[in-house]
Amino acid sequence: MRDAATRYHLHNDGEDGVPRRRLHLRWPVALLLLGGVGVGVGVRYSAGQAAAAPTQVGACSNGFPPAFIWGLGTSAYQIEGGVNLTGRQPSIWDGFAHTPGKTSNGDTGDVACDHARLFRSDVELMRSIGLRHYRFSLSWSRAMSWNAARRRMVPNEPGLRFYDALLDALLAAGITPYVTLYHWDLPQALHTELGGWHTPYNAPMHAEFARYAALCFGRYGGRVRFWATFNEPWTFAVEGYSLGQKAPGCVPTGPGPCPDGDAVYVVGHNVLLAHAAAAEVYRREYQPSQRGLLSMSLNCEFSLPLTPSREDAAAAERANEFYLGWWLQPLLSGDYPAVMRQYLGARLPTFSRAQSASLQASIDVLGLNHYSTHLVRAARPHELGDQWCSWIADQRLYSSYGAGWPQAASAWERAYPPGIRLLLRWAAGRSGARWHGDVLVTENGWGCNSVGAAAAAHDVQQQEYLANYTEQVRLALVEDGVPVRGYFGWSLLDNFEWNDGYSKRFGLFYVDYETQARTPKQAARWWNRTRHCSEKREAGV
Ligand code: GBH
Repeated sequence: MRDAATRYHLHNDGEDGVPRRRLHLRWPVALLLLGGVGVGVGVRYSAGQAAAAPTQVGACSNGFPPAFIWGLGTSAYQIEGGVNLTGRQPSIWDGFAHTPGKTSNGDTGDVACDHARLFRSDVELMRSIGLRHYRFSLSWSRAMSWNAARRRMVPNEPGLRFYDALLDALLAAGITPYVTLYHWDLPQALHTELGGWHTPYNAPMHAEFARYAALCFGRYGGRVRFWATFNEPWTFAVEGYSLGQKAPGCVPTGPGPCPDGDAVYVVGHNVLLAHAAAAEVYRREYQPSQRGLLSMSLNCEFSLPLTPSREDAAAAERANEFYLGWWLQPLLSGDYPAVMRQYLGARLPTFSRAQSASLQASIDVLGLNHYSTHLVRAARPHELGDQWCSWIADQRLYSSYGAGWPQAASAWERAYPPGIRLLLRWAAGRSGARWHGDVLVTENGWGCNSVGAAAAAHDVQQQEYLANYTEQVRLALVEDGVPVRGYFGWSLLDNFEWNDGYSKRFGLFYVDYETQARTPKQAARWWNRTRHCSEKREAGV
């Protein structure tokens, strides 16, 4: 299995006719405002030039251009705790985590990293490793409250003030905020009272999301110039509404609001339309004066064919379309990938002409989250293929990992560093009406099992994963000409790893949940030592 992937990789790596893109540094002024990334932006270079003489692009000693954005990420429910502070109301994750048997060890995000209280010292922590870019999410159920009489969400001033304070602390520390509006924590009332993401064509939900987005753009847009609407719609659609592992925990065969295997596609459709509605508001009312960028963070475990056969190559391409194209293609062309329509027929919802148009213009930059790679083979005519949820069953293929790929704490995470380069190429090889390939890696990281702080401080595996993966990102940039603008490691802190509770640790800082002490791991020291730009000195210069 490993050989097949290596072959594929080598095949695509050579001078084999794979089209190389010109790397245009043509981001709007907004990017210059993203905190100190102006240096070197005047340089234009092509992939060819860069490949021939990478140091001519003004490389830092880590091999990246000075303008490259290095950041770390977190999300609200995973770190904030303070579930009853600032008038916060429950989200579907409160309900899910408090349901016995849903998370490992019965863990919940009630306290998490207590960041709602400790955010000022966490900003100091960021400073301690020289962090300049920080990605985090807002909790919708902290920023707004359900008003039962009006049957809608209304602003929650104390919650909004919390994010005011956080943003002010970040900016005072010279750290640029990258804000995600929705990292899976749907207000419970919107799920229960308004039909949530699972009700077909739920226009009231699209409108609620657009109002929430507008509230945030209006209040914070002077301080935030990078917005993502959703984080990983794939994960909450598939794992939340078909697999049942994540909130709201729907499984098609169980009780609840997911009567059949089509719920994932209904959820996806609503999420895309909610994103488009928010984008319209941003374009019309905020972007002209705020000059920020709009994005969505999509995750993809990239699929490579298990064998060189035509069927397996087609299966890998199909898997990538179902994983990433499901979201990316509508954002580019206003419609789902043809292969999804082919396999799903009328089970896949359709967009009106106006909806297509609003989707096509809805991102300026793509966020990509990536952790692992899959090897796939086509199911033969008499075979069913993987069946672990409807989304995978629909694809008629079998998915596996390369033998010998190092295994992280989570069963789904195996390291195959070239996968990120191939994914970046696959994604940036497409472009649409408005988006032309600019990418930020918004998540990548290595989860460890729970060990003591002392052992974590010397964990080399995490550092190796980050070093190997960032090197592949560098190759995508300088060798392949993919316009990848930045890389956000996951995560700043160990945190509430969803259904895995606190048992998996992705942080660069170890968190002792008894004392809330944070200890830098080996990877934090590596980050501080290597991810800042010190100019590369040529011999004799
Ligand atoms: C991201 O989720 C989240 O954004 C973040 O909150 C989380 O803490 C972090 O990553 C680490 O998990 O296609 O069968 O191999 C990633 C969640 C879980 C999504 C594993 C993809 C792979 C399923 N991922 N899943 S499969």
